Parts: sequence; C-alpha cells; structure tokens
Amino acid sequence: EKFKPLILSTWNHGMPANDRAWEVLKETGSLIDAVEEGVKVTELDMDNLSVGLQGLPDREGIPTLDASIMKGDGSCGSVAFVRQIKHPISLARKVMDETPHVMLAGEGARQFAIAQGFPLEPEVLSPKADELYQEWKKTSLYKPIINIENHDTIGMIALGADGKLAGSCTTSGLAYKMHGRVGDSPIIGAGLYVDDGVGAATATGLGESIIRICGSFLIVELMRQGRTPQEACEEAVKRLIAKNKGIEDIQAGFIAINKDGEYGAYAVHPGFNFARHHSNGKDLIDSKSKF
Ligand code: SD4
Repeated sequence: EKFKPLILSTWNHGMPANDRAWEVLKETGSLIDAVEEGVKVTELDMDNLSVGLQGLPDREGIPTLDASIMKGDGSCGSVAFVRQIKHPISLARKVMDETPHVMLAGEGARQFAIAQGFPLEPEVLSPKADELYQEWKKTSLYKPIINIENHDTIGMIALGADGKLAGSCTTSGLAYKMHGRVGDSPIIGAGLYVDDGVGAATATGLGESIIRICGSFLIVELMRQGRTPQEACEEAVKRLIAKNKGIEDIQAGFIAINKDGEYGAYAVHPGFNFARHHSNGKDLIDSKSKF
C-alpha cells in the first residue's frame, strides 16, 4: 500500500491533528506548516494529559514541555524543558527558522520565546492534571505504566506529493518525572528524524528507552539500507528490547514513512495505535507489537 501525500500521527488524537495538517497542506502546500499546525491542535486539547501545558506535571508540580520539528533537507529545531509556553512546537519552529542553533532548553528557551513575542502562560495546572498530581503525591511512586494517559505524545510525519518529507513531535513528557528531565521528543534522531532521500520516523513511549537506541534515526537508516518502513520499525523495537532492562514495564512505539509512500508501525506491547490520512480517506490503525 502506498500513498502520496500521506500523513501519519501517533495515538487517537492523531486524527484531529491530521485533519488540521491535511487542511493546511491543501491550503498552503507547505508540509512544514502542516506538521506544525497539526500538532498545535493536540497542544491545546484539554483531554490530553501528555501534551501541552494541561499535561501532567513533573514531580515538583510544574509542567515542562519538549518539542521538535524537522524537514527532509536537514533543517531542524527543538526546545526542551520549557515552561509557560502554550505552543512549544511553534517555538521549536522559531529555533529552526530564526537562530543558528538546533536546540534551546529551559530558561534560555523561555527568554527566546519572550523575544519572539510568545505570550507567557500562568503556571497553573489544569483541573484534571491537578487532581491526578494531588493523588500521586500521596505515594510519590514513580514507575512507568504502559498505555495509560502518560503515553500520549504526538509525533506526526508527512510525505508531500513531491516526495518531500517533514515531521513534528510535542509532549509534556513523562508524568511526575524529575525536574529537568528531558525525553526523546526534542532530541533529533531519537523522537524524530526526517530525510528527504529516504523517509521519516517518530516515536512515543518511555523516552529513555528510545534515546538509548537513537530510535528514529535508526529507523531512517534501516530504510536507507533497503528495509521497508515496517521492517525498520520492527528492527528498532528489537534493538530497544535488547538494550533496556525491565521491558515488561516499558512501552515504546514507532511510526515510519518512506519516500515512496509506504509506511509502518510497531510497538513493544499491544495498545499502540496511529492515525493515517491520505487522499482516499483517513483512519485509525492498531499497531502490531512484539509481545
Ligand atoms: C517522553 N516520549 O518524554 C515521551 C513520552 C511519550 O506518549 O511518548 N508519551 O519520554
């Protein structure tokens, strides 16, 4: 099966995000605008507790956000551990377009946001996040749990009619993480990688397990060597399982597209799904998994 153009996004909320991205692609023809505007929908979704300022906070009760964006020509930008910014993906886009750098973190990212005219949002938890945080504080246990709301990061990858590619990824990271913890999502090559000659990949799940294998870059390189997107995702999951202890408690999933419009997805455990949007329709697909 091949589609061109094609947009894929992680999880259920990929559906409305893809709708918006598709609309922008049709209106403007810009793939990078499409992947930015698409995930902005998720950044504002009050039901999503893993993306945007309404997401679950770190263990100090502070929401800190990670995001990255990349074009197939190698242009990329990201922000990590950023506070008070409603649209970290747009800030990552500014890092890509307006600075000589690839990545800004923490207070420096916030200062850059102010200089770029981004409003600073008040640092208050959403009612739902606050309720869950108060509950969590009673035990303060930290253990990654599979497929509950704390795995809902959006990663979006898109192939244009011209064979060019782009991608975006945005998250509030793991719930109740240590203050300052950065996941895979803003790390180019871990949470997201895009190469026009080959394809694109993005990741969701326990960031530490994904960083350890440079997951998205690995998938793109495997496709470069001739693997299909499906084979490449499966090989990355195999590598991830080999390199991470306690895999019973670790969920991670990948989606990938190649330049011809073939795609694939694979996860460690069942429960991962992704949204697909192309000229003939749109749907939500359950990913296969290793276990
Ligand atoms: C992280 N990968 O910060 C993100 C979390 C995630 O769905 O994917 N949630 O580790």
